[in-house]
Amino acid sequence: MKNIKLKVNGMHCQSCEMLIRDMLEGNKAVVSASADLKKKTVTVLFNDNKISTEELRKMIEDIGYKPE
Ligand SMILES: [Cu+2]
Repeated sequence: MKNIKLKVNGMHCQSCEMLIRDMLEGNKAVVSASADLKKKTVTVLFNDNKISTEELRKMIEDIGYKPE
């Protein structure tokens, strides 16, 4: 299990937070996810045997946000 906090640019409102959270939590390797618009962070607890940090970043990018 691994817990990461990514800096993510491009979130504008609460829907953005929910979109990112729901998208990540829709992946079976993700235990929990949360996004914070004000801090520009996305926190993810995930099974690192099944998915990598790089893949998570890519998933966030694929829906239009910009992980640093
Ligand atoms: Cu938004």
